[in-house]
Amino acid sequence: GDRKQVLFTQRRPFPITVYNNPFGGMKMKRALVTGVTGQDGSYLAEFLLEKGYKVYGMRRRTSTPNYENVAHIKNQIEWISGDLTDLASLIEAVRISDPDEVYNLAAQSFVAASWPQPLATAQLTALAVTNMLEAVRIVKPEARFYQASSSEMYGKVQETPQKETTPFYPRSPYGVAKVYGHWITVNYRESFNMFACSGILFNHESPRRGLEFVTRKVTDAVARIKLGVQNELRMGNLDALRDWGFAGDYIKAMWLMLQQDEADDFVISTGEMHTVRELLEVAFSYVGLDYSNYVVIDPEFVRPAEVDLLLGDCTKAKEKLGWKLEVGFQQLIHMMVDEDLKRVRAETAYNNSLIGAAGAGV
Ligand code: NDP
Ligand code: GDR
Repeated sequence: GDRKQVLFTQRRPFPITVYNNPFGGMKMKRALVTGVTGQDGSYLAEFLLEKGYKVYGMRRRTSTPNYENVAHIKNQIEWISGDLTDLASLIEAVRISDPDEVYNLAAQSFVAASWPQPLATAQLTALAVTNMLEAVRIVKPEARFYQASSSEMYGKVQETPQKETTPFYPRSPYGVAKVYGHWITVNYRESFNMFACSGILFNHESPRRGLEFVTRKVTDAVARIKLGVQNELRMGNLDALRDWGFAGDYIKAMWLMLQQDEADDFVISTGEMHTVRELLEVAFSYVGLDYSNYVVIDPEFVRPAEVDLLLGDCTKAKEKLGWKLEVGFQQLIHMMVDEDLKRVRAETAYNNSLIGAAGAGV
């Protein structure tokens, strides 16, 4: 089973570099992805596998493993057990995977959770970046490194639209932690001449987005309300403006950054912004409902300090990386509602079958 696989992988004395390679004699590229069970990690792993990479996915041990996002590619990933806070495990992860490219996506990624857990956020979202960089510097300094930086670093924005040179003013413990992660990445590039890139990505979403994040919270609620298993939706600040794109487009930019001649930092965004209220309108009206009949404002979801507006200017990425956007805002939200309808429908059918079975005395 899975456990055997992990032990086997970890006990292998030397990394094996020759595989059953679809490109014949060429050496297969190897990537280490942290946070592979998350939204971005799962799309990135898929993309790298399609490109013929050997993908090493690092996951932390949990009492109940969560493979939901990677179920379809679980057997194609080489699993390595490791925790961001444990440098020894990261060194081991780099040693086992012997990577050409390292994508550091793992973090405490939910902004709202960073106020009640500021220190855990600092450990996982700030200091852990140094742990990863150290592991790479010690074991394989020539590996190319991607750091998942964030538009949350702009916080109380100093310039609109925001670009690579816009000053940071984070507004949450999460944002503060990401600023550290960004600068330590730049510093390792400048100090040790490592190929380390920081991608400043604006919000990106998908049907694999965690259920607490606003887009998925809304599309999941729309599906439940439409199917009669929920009757209201409690929300925070509806006036916040965000630049929302599709995760499947954004992970391609991560890869492109590591294929360049020189390491650099890039903003990735759509260049379009919408309010949370518009998000509600688009999602509810898609299934023929009026959001104002269901949405209740609840102070629990209002943040101690808010980022009012984010709008990215990704001209540099378009020009230097040739990156382009494929999925627009409406299409993205419709895709998410469609997927949630499918999932909630299947869940309700299953629950009803249990109730039916119980009623029939089975
Ligand atoms: P997710 O929250 O979906 O994924 C986070 C991943 O990190 C999960 O796989 C999680 O594992 C893993 N992780 C958390 N703590 C640890 C730990 N101690 N050790 C090892 N792994 C750990 O985030 P996204 O995919 O949305 O984002 C990826 C990265 O990009 C994050 O760093 C995020 O902050 C950043 N980012 C995201 C943006 C977005 O809009 N999505 C925008 C800009 C930056 P587990 O499953 O066990 O929890
Ligand atoms: P964000 O994403 O904080 O931008 O961070 P989130 O979807 O949580 O919030 C976006 C905006 O919506 C407002 N909002 C609510 N948010 C949530 N989660 N729940 C609500 O009920 C609600 N009501 C209103 C928020 O106040 C906020 O203004 C995401 C994460 O993926 C980070 O990891 C990443 O770095 C940034 O995007 C870019």
